[in-house]
Amino acid sequence: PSWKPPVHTKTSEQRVRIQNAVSKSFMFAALEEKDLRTVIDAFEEHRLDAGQPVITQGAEVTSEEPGLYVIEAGELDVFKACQEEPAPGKKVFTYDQQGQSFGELALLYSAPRAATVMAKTQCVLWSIDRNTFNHCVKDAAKKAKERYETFLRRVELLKGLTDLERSKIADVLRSRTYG
Ligand code: 1OR
Repeated sequence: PSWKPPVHTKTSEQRVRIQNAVSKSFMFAALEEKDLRTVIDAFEEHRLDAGQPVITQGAEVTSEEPGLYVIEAGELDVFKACQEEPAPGKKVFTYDQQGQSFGELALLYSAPRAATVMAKTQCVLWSIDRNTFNHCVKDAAKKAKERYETFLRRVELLKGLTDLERSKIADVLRSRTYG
């Protein structure tokens, strides 16, 4: 009740660009009008050069710094460090579509960042903080995860998985659209 959503003043041109980017996002598509307006006010714009880090594996997320990111333009690589390959580690994924989002895992589970995300090209990103995510987006994100789990349950090859294993796969499942 005491939470006041942050407002980052925007030009109408910026609003149009955010609307456009989030309309392509599964996580924001299901938001109610009211929450969507709050979220759009709360978004902050980030412009990055190729090679700049966005998220560092192991970092803790405070409530006010950027928590969840949505891509407006550009490509980003995801790296995961392990024993054999220290930071930033092995490249495990590339984001290359407008409307893709990342950084939700640390927010959903109050955990340190699970991977490092770095700009591969020049990027335009939008971010919201953890509080805004928790108040407005978290439920939609959880529903999206449930849809993924339901889908995974129907995949013949994965029939033998436990619920926990399926949950872990749903967390890192990324959708990709082909022409
Ligand atoms: P986060 O808050 O942990 C890093 O910050 C983000 O990278 C993470 O949320 C996800 O949104 C994103 N494993 C972990 N995180 C990933 C992965 C990933 N891919 C994207 N992120 N993968 C598993 C590697 C063993 C790759 C799955 C395709």
